[in-house]
Amino acid sequence: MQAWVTMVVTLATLTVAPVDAKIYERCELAMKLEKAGLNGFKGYSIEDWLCMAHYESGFDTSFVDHNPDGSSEYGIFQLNSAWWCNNGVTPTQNLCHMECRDLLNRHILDDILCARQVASSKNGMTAWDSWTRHCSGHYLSEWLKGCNMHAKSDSKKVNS
Ligand SMILES: [Ca+2]
Repeated sequence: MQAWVTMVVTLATLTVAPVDAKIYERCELAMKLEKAGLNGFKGYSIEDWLCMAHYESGFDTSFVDHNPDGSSEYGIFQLNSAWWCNNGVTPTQNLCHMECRDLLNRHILDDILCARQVASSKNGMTAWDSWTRHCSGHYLSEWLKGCNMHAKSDSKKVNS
């Protein structure tokens, strides 16, 4: 009896257990992005990435949004199920060869690698509407304010 109850409780817990998500702190995300080599990648700065991710997801890896066309967008960079990942529902190109649910956990290296692919495609970061609207052509240095980063443009002077 006791074992049975334990099993039912365990199953119920597993069923409702949320993904291991995380809301990233701005500077922590900045460091992850820099480590992954995104500073200057395709001409975009860490600030571009921070600004985009902020307006896309509020740095929340668990964020999912649904589009009128039936596709959905996943995670900190809001990657679309019609193009970049497979959610088992949307007909997809799955260009990043991954499950959309893997974009919802706290481990974002796979998200970053997929987002790099998006930025490498012909539209660059204009693939993200929020980047076009809120970040492109804006003064972005505030995004790295207070972060102890090597990505700042003045870091080159330190060693010369
Ligand atoms: Ca992930």
